[in-house]
Amino acid sequence: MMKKEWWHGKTAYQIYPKSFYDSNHDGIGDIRGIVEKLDYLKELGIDLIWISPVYLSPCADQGYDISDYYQIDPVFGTMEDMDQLLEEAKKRGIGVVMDLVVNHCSDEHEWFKKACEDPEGEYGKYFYLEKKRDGKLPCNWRSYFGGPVWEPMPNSDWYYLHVFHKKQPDLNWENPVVRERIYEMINFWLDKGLAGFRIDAIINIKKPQMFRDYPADREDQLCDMGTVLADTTGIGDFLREMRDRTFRPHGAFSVGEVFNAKDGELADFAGEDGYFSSIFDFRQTVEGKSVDGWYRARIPSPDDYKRCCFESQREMEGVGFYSNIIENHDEPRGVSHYLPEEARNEKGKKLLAALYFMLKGLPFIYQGQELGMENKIYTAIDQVDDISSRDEYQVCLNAGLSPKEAMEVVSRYSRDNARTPFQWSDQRHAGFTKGEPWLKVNENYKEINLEKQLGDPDSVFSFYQQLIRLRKDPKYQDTIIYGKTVPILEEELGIMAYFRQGEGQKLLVAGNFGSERRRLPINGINGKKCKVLLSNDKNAEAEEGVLILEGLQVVVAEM
Ligand code: TEU
Ligand code: CA
Repeated sequence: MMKKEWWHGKTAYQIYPKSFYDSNHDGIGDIRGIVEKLDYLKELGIDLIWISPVYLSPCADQGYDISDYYQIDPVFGTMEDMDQLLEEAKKRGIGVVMDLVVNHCSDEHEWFKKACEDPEGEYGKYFYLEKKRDGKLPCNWRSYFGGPVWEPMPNSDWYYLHVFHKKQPDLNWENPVVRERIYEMINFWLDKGLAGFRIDAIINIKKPQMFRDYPADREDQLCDMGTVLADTTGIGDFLREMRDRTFRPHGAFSVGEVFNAKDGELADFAGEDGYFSSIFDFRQTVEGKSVDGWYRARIPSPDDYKRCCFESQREMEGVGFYSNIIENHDEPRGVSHYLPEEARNEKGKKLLAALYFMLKGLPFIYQGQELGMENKIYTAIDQVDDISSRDEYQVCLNAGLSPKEAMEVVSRYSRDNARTPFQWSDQRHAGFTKGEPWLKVNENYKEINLEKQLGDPDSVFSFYQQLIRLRKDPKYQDTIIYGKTVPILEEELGIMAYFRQGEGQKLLVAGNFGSERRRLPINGINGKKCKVLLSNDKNAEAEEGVLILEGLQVVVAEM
């Protein structure tokens, strides 16, 4: 039996503070805005909120470039606001999870400034500093946001390493002093009463022993960081130490943003004695992506989606708990990405919702997902703020795409799709701010907004509410949390179906991505014996041994 943990049954919600709610109408969402909306989150049924970074930051990468870990950025509020958020959340039984960005800091962090003053001094050792060799950069790694990972330090012949933006210098985890300072900082926040952390880009903290070249995979003669990380070992020593020094003594929840974990390492990362409580399942997210860039990516079909979910469920069974998502602040909106065009309506959105939400693991809802918020349409690059999109636009042009074709690609994958302001109402700027929003709202806010959905029992919002209620229902809770996922009808195209096998209880989750009515043979099913707990269609029919699903229908039933 798996040891029970306090966070196993939770439902989590990701807040992107900048775009959630603007309480003082300067156009930027803020911490007070979150406090004002806690009752809303409570009504939805949320137990844990993860807030993307609100620390002091020059905002080259939307707060993922931190210049002081101990300060709140004034655009988001003050430390008092943060304390108030913790207090108000606690009153409502909601835990707060902050973002932990420790692969890198900002080039405006005092550590980096001191390193620039004296690269060979104490603070130089906080970063990875190298000199050119025979006029060549130390190695040919490509940063995630384009270009080489090496950037010259001002007025010197030293170069520093940044696997993300040049304003995000990587911290040198090999230096024990750096690790100490990081743990100290983590404990400072945990002592304030945080429920835990989401750990950003963590797989990057361990570099291969040598800064050496790998085969180039694009015309820029650079190589993808994925290749570099595949050649790296020993990250466990750092992660175990961090866990033991911080999360574990606090009983905190931790969820790692872990891409590129190696085969066989799953238990190390997310097992009962793993480095983290949980890690995100990104299998569907990366499905179809290409090292060549977004323009070469293949859009996953519903059957790809199903295959990915089931592979992850199988792999994690008996090991631990994935954190399940259909989107986040780095990804397109799930309903725009995974649903075929003809399914991008309320019924289809509920279908996708139930299918991912009922999987084993911790469901995370990204802000606006519960309304069925969609991708925005971008037609010119100056409408896009995201640095990753700007780089990918250039990659498209270099590959010979026309600006129009490049924009079609960027529009589909841009991180800004998820970063447009939350659609509260059909008022100006969707009720997000009375000022000018930092990023334009999606034009569809008159149709898709919370106000419209709140009192409507058939809305996407109400459906999410019902899913959360079901997850908390004492009668089904154990099966939903701990029951094994047993995929069925895997060869049926356009159908995704599975059992959740609990102790003396079995739930069926079955959905139809197509528009045609389907008859599905399911052992043990029968109109009388099976009890429908949730569906996105008024009728849910079954005959002896056959489940009938209308187009886009999803059913959760007790067998
Ligand atoms: O993302 C890490 C990550 O691996 C990204 O490269 C991701 O694949 C990319 O954003 C897709 O375009 C984390 C954060 O979630 C992201 O917002 C930050 O930009 C990044 O780390 C750097 O801190
Ligand atoms: Ca504000």
